[in-house]
Amino acid sequence: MKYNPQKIESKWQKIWSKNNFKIWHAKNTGQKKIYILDMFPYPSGEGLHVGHIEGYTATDILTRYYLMKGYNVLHPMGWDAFGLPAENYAIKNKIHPALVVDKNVKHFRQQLQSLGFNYDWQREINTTDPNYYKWTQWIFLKLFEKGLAYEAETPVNFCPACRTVLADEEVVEGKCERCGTIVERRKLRQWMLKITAYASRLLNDLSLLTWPEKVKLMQKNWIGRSEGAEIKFKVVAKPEYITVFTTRPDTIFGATYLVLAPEHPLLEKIIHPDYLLDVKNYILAASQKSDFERQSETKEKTGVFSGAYAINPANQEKIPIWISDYVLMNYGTGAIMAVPAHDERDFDFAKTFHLAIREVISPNGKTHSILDKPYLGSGILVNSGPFNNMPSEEVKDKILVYVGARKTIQYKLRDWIFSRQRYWGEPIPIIKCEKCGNVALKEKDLPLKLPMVKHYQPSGTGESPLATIKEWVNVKCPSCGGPAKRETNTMPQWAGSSWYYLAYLLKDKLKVKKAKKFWNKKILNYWLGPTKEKKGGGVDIYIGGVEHAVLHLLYARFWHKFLFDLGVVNNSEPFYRLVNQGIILGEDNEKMSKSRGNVVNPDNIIKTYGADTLRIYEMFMGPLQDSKPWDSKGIIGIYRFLNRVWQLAELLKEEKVLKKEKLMPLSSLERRNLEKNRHKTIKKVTEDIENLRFNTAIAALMEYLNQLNFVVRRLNKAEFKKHLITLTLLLSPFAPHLAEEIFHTHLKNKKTIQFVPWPKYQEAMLKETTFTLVVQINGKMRLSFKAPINISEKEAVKLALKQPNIKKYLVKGKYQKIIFVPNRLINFVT
Ligand code: ANZ
Ligand code: ZN
Repeated sequence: MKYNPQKIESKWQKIWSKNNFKIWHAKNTGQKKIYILDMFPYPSGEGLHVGHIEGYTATDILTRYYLMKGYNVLHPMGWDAFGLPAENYAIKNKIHPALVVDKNVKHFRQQLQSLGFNYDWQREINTTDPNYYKWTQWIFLKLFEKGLAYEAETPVNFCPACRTVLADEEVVEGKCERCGTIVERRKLRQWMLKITAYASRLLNDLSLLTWPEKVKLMQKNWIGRSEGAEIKFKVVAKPEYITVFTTRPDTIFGATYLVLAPEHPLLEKIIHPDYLLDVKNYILAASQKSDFERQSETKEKTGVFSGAYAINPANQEKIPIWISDYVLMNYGTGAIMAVPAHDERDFDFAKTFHLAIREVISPNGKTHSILDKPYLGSGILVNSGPFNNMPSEEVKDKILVYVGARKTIQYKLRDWIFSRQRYWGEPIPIIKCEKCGNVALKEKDLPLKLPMVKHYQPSGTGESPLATIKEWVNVKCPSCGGPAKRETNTMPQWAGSSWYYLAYLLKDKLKVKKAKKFWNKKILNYWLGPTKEKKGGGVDIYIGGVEHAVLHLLYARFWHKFLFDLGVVNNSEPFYRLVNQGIILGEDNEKMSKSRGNVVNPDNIIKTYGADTLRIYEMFMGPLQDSKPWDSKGIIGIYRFLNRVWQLAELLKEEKVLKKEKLMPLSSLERRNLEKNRHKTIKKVTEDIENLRFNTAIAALMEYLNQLNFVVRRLNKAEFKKHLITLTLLLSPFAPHLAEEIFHTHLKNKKTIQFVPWPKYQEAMLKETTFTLVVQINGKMRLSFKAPINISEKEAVKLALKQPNIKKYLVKGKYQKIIFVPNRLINFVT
């Protein structure tokens, strides 16, 4: 019989699907547990991508492996279904986004099942389900109650194409992360989440995580902790002081001017009337630029003089106060002391506006009359009054005392802009009352459902489409009963995904009314609780793309810590171990995209070669973490490999043929060798799976198959079966359908292979059994052959004399003396 993956795969998928895939339902108790999590997909119209399948196959292999190791494994799946694409599709095709999502989810689910992925479908969740987003809204209300959700009118990033506000994390190099349009600055009323309150914990707890260093570094830089000081400069002839933030107090004697951000609140109090018009024009121009534009290193520096002066507290010098947009209002104090001799941007600015440049740090203690570029390093102080000749690293604290300043810590991290002016998101459960202000919805009134609307089109004025539904918007104030309006902004796409890994654990509780009944601490602690090695606890292994490094992965950590503070969860970190899968490129080595026409459709491959081939192919392409190009020829290679496994199993039916041929049975040495290889393969595959080196595990299985094929017709039935069972068990996490079929049909087992204990190996069996014995005649190497290890001198001589070629060198086998080096060589002296 031929290998027929289509038949085998649909047969086993049907068997596994019984009782809603009961075979894979995880219990919430048990000795050994492991929580294996995938980044849940956004169910787009295009269906599953080969990139999804890469990560999902990896977690499926792990799940199957740990099930065979006797673990209680949780491997859930769900849908991250709010967000712009569904909404844009709905606008274009005039279909409600909920219907679009429904259709796409069905397609995705069917595709995942056609790959044999072993999800616990009983726990499936969907972020757009009102029973789900009720709790997303509840978390928001808790943040509001604790003062961590607040409204502010701030300059925000606005994407004119998506017609919505974006979070800082969604702006990449000044462009919308989603559509690539250049982001505009607008001043709009927004809901903000105070993620900055968690800055130090988000930074410090990175040390509890087993994550790729690259991702940790990205988070570290994004949080951007800076140790420095705040120094006050007195404004000349005014009562005001300007406070600057600096990381380099050692350079203060070189501060030849101050710079304020154009939005600095003190400006109006200090500007000299003669300069007012220039300053006003400058402020207007600056308000239209994004932070990215303002900080760009290559752009020529712009600025205006305020007409005012301040006193440098270190040397009592009168220095001018300038205004420039390279100083940002939302970092530090919005004001800097400029040290052009030692800072790049200050240097450019001083050159442009002909401001004084004074060297105060010298690499060798000598002074230079002209600087053609700023010196950024540390060194010896010069031109610095009482601090001259001191090393810059040592004077920082002394100077702070001298000028009466205090040390502070700054973070680059900004609060999370949380509202979106779009339809397809969780409504923010707030009512706006003229008398009472922002009033929270009562818990019993959750979920606040998204109303049906006719038009999903965003208005572009900064209001969400919900604002047009009068019946929904106009309500009574829950607090005073007076007329009030609902908040019409919705939550960003990142809200639902900030806690979904908890929702899987609580799936059957999503419908209850009261939060207290919803959170089940025992279950949460069972799956996520801290342990000795995992001090922050969390999901045991989380696999997904790298693109979420400072978005989802930071937001989820923030919410988790908040829920920890609320006492909902017992552990401080959501994801203990993170693995980023590499990007799968098209055959042309370019990123897969519709416009390039290099997108691979997984359905076609499954139809032609089967799911097992696709799964193994994607794991064999290279290390999981590497990006790698698609190769159609590689698919065929894998298909042939699985065919050979099948043909090997088929031989088991040919017993009579085996006997008839009467081939020589294996020698004891050959048998010992084959058995050693069996143990070696078990060890290799076991260790490789645990370390996520799936490609080399597959290579080891291919090698073992080749060895078996070589000798199979000389094996007796019991031996053959033993090896075939090992091969099938080891292959089963990778090619589960084929393995089940062989286990069932050829090896005649009634039960599923999925819970058969994982094969064990013995260290003692791994030792080499043979070595290459070198034969010398009078010290010259003449030939060599394989001999059993630890062979005695007597036996070695016997075997050597039996070698066919020996006659050429030893006449009639005569010699005078023998030199024998155990496990290396034998030398005949004639
Ligand atoms: C004087 C100085 C001298 C500085 C020198 C640097 C080098 P990080 O490390 O990023 O925290 N700065 C402070 N607030 C700023 C703002 N709102 N916008 C733009 N720049 C600002 O950088 C801190 C340094 O960035 C501060 O130290 C300040 O310039 C500048 F040789 O003060 B420094
Ligand atoms: Zn009210």
